[in-house]
Amino acid sequence: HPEDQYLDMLKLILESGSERVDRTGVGTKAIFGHTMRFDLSKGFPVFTTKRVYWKTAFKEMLWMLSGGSNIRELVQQNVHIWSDWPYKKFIEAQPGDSADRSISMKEFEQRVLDSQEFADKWGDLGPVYGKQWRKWRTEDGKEIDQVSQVVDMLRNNPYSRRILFDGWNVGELDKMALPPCHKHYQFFVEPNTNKLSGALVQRSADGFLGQPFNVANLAFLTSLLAQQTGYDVGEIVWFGMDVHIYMNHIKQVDEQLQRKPKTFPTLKIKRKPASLFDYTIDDFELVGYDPHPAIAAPVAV
Ligand code: DHF
Ligand code: TMP
Repeated sequence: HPEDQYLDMLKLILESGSERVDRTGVGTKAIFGHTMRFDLSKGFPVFTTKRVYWKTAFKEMLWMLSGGSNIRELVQQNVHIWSDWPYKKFIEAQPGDSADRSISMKEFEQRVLDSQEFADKWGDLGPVYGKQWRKWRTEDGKEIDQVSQVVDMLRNNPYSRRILFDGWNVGELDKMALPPCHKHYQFFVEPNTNKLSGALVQRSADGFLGQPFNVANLAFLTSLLAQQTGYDVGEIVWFGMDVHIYMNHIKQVDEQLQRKPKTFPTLKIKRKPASLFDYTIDDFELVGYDPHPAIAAPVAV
């Protein structure tokens, strides 16, 4: 089963990963340099050995494609996976004697929803993915839409070796809540089969929480681009650099490794919108997704 690639990676990290201290203080076991590939014509690679919240992942990808960098648009759609970082920043900025220093993340999110002004000030993650993908700022003040350039190249110059976009804007890293983890996306058209493949280089991968989202979203983005530009779906290739398991996820990983993968679902796209930027979450269905139960785990902030 293609999902064995994922289970084997988790096993490899547990068995041979070296334990190290990381930025968050939680600690990880990590390996360096790992790859997996999935043939999208044989099913959509959303892992089945735990429930992966694919709608949450897709909403995140559509948000990035829209150029978004504020958690407000995510929280409005009931997506909470990015709230920890602005919340932490807000709490740390409050004076020690302020009552705001002890508000909960729920309350913080509510303020982001209630007030555009509060959201502008505290809900923004800085110039992260969406900003760099759609509005990379050049020295002379122009903005480059890397994603639209990729669409253009797929239509007009499909054998180019430059069909890629990157979030790693070196000059702006210090303004980002987190520097991009999934940083380089590249695409490839195979002329005989007319198939589009997509690759992702991920500098840092949380093997239990983030990585399943990243693989699903790579497959999702490749499928959207294929539909928009008239190709069939080929493969996705995932490259992880520092691939790790947090020490407080080990029990969860052990549990997941007891399980047998089930058949991958298929992605159904119900319509073809006018552009890559006109999809909404209701356009998608994963037909036949019948995963094992979810396994909860704390995210390292
Ligand atoms: N930091 C860390 N330490 N790991 C990450 O994976 C990570 N991912 C980020 C931002 N910072 C990160 C963005 N992506 C979850 C999944 C993806 C994600 C962030 C968080 C997550 O917590 N998933 C849970 C719950 C999902 C939900 O509540 O909808 C899961 O069980 O998949
Ligand atoms: P880092 O910036 O110190 O590498 O921490 C980022 C953490 O978030 C790291 O554990 C990787 C993880 N991560 C993912 O795995 N996927 C993602 O999409 C994001 C945003 C983060």
